[in-house]
Amino acid sequence: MTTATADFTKRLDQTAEDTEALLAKLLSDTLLSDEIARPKRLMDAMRYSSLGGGKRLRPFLVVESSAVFGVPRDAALLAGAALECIHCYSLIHDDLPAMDNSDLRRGRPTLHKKTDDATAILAGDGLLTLAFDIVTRDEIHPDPTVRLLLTRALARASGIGGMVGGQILDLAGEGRFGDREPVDVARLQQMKTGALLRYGCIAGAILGQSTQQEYQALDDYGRALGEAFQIADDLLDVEGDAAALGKPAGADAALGKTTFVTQLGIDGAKQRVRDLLARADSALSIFGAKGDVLKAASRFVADRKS
Ligand code: GRG
Repeated sequence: MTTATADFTKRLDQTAEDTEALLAKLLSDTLLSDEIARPKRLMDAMRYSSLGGGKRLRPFLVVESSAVFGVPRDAALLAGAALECIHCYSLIHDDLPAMDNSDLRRGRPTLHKKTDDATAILAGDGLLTLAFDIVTRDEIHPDPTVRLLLTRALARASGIGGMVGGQILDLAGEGRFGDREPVDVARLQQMKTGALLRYGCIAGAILGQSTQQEYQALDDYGRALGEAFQIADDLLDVEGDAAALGKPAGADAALGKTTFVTQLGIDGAKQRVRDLLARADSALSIFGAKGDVLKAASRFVADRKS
């Protein structure tokens, strides 16, 4: 293992540990002002799907893009926890019978299998709304305009023109609403999975009140990383190991889905990943050595086995 990889792994593990502790606190039974009660069934379900699993890649991107600008780590961790809440909600809803109908997630029964559909829908809703509670908190940044920009960017990444929009395009492409609709794989990916990953990267620029050039650099990096993440996912679906994935492989093929792999072939998809890594490195060049951890992050995303 190279020094850069070892340093990256240590930092990813540390952020995962800190995020876990923070989420456990945010999802505790302690009432916040204006809350009337935290119902046990709801809290247990939200904790089941948010704690004890996941790579915490999105919080890591927030923490490391923030570190480039010297943003206090605690503030970045809070913004990262908000993003992770959105990610966990999306996985719960994606697993539901009306969406992907999955039985396994992160090596455990999916939430609706463990409980029931209604509880899973509400736990997802609870995580989505909690994310917006967290990201507006005073501890994130003293300037309310910065908090507003961060919140609006999160809404756009998660919503119509981002993840939710991407999800409906994906379902339409599977033929869920009649004939299969033609799929623009790159655009679908940019919305469905790319938007949250890109948000993790621009969050640091927003919190760090960066220049426009620095923002653009993290934006370019985030887009390249997001696409590399999705291609790696498509490749794992073809070549991956169910035990490492924590879910069955081959789901895309079973649904006859158009993916980067069906469009480019396995070798073409791997070449595209290499091109994206070069683009990610080049985008980070303006940060010098401060961009090294993010460079390692894009390699991790491209080479991941789960
Ligand atoms: C239901 C509104 C709604 C959206 C769902 C992102 C998404 C949209 C669904 C996820 C479907 C899926 C499994 C896509 C593959 C890529 C992906 C997001 C994998 C899971 O992310 P990781 O690898 O997971 O970061 P961990 O478990 O490490 O957090």
